[in-house]
Amino acid sequence: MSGSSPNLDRAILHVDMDAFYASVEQRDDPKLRGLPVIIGGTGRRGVVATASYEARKFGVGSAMPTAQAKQRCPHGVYLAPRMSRYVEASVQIFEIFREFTPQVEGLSLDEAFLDVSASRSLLGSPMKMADALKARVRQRCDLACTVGVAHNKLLAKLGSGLGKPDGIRQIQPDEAATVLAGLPIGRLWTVGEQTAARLQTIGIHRIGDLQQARADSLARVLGRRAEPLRLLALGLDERPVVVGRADKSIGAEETFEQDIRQLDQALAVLMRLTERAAARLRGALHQAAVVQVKLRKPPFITHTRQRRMQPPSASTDVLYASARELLERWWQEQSSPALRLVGVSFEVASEEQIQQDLFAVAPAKRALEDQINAKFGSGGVVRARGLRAKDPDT
Ligand code: TTP
Ligand code: MG
Repeated sequence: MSGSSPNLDRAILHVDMDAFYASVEQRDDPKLRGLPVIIGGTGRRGVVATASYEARKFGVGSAMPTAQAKQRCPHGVYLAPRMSRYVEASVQIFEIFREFTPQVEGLSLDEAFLDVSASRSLLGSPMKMADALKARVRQRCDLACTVGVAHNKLLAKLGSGLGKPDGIRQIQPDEAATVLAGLPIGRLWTVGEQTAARLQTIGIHRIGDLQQARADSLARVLGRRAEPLRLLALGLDERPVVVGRADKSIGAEETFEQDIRQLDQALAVLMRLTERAAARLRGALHQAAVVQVKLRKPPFITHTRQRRMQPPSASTDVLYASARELLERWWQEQSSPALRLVGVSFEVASEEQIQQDLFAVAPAKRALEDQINAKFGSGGVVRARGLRAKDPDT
């Protein structure tokens, strides 16, 4: 194997809440406990966001049309999502995560990686921390989560998947390859449908097949991705935990009972969705770096259009102006425009993007910077980047 030897010394936790939206509803309304609860669009064309574990027994799961879920589980309790409640719970659990380490990388409202390597001397073994974390989430939020424990992100995430629900699952370095071997190839990080299909043409169906594959046949179907993927298949993953990447994207969408054929009507929906998503963005103290609209026309053709925000923004008006332009342009391109779904989502800006754009683009802020520099002498305000470049220690 090329490159440096893997670092087995890290301690990474992957925490993922169990049936998140459904569990919050069951917690808030004790009558729902023990029942099959399905959260999602309740209209004729609605889609399931998640289902309680009681409902999963009937074969109901995320992204399934609600109509199909109702066939499989007619006695289930069907509820529309209450995003603000889930955002509140999310803020609480992330506070708990940060009690174990500042190295927290949020992946979504209910999921994060924690690098607890440096916390061991103070808080004990990673298993002990996983135990304590689960107990705090239970005590303070009355919710269950599952924790994967390993020396890298790939295996920690695999562990939480295997430990669900309400469990802790550690994967040791020497069992990693064996645990991975039996899983379907699509379960490997970065392997999407296309890659899986390509691998299947050379007889690779399980991760174990990939571990054993000949380098030349692998390179033929995957090119330069072959070697990195083979290392992942063996459980080797050196990606660091990147702090503060919570909620990479926040969005809202709606599927219509009847296709929308009026631009005004589409824009009214877009406004409502933008308001909802922007409120969540602000609630999480984020700004949007990219606005994306998702437009699905009948029967089921999905287009996306996006635009970068410079500077990033969390203002409903500003974000709506961009989303509206994207939708209008799409509308004009269609010969007979019709929509069965409209969605809007925001890619969350990193601190760095916010800093850069503050100085690089916004003319008002730029003018302010000039005024300050005029008052305090130049250098009163310098760009974060410039500061870093000048400082030899960082
Ligand atoms: P997940 O963590 O994928 O699912 P979950 O927490 O409901 O269940 P578990 O982790 O125990 O398997 O997603 C977290 C929440 O994100 C989920 O409760 C609802 C929302 N979600 C959607 O809205 N649509 C989706 O397609 C998925 C997968 C999740
Ligand atoms: Mg979850």
